[in-house]
Amino acid sequence: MKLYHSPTSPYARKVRMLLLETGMDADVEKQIGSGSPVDPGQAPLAENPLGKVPVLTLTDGTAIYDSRVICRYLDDRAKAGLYPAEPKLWSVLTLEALADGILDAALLMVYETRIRPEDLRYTPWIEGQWDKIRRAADSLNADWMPVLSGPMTMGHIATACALGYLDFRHADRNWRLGNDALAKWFASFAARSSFVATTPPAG
Ligand SMILES: N[C@@H](CCC(=O)N[C@@H](CS)C(=O)NCC(=O)O)C(=O)O
Repeated sequence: MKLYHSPTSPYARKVRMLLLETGMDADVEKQIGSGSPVDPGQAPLAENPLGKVPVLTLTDGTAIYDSRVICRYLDDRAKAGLYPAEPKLWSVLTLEALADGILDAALLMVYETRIRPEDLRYTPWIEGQWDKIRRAADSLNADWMPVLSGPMTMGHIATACALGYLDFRHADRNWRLGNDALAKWFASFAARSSFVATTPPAG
């Protein structure tokens, strides 16, 4: 199997953490495949017409994307139980969707400032993305600690990748403010070797 990824992609980080946590890392070749909406660059367009990473290709050439589908596939293959059976499954999938939603908004903010020319930027739109992140972080802190305090699931990994990405790209916004329980949980989870080993390079 081959994983197209970018070392800074938080979506790819979910997959890379899962591979390390399940002992499958050596089974998957890693290939850089990053691009952007205005320049596909090395994006694996033949494998994913959306031009996004991560993409996992199987030995028969089948391509699987996006990160949620890849993680579900690999968890099933490893029989790791990171997606538990129903009815717990629904809260895990919802937590993963919440974490991925943080990433979607955070990445749009990065693209807005890195890619869009300055005179075309619209500050209320950027702040609207941050409002989504702020509300999501507040909800993680207020509503999700009972789940996050329980056995590790893909929801935990996705949440850690989302908070790690906020620290990486939006540290100045301080998601920790007013979210003490979440900050404490993250400090402990971030010590996992799978999280440390997938730290994005600066830049
Ligand atoms: N929903 C997708 C999002 C993937 C995504 O947006 N990846 C970014 C890198 S962090 C990307 O490839 N962007 C290139 C583009 O949008 O053209 C997933 O979970 O895999």
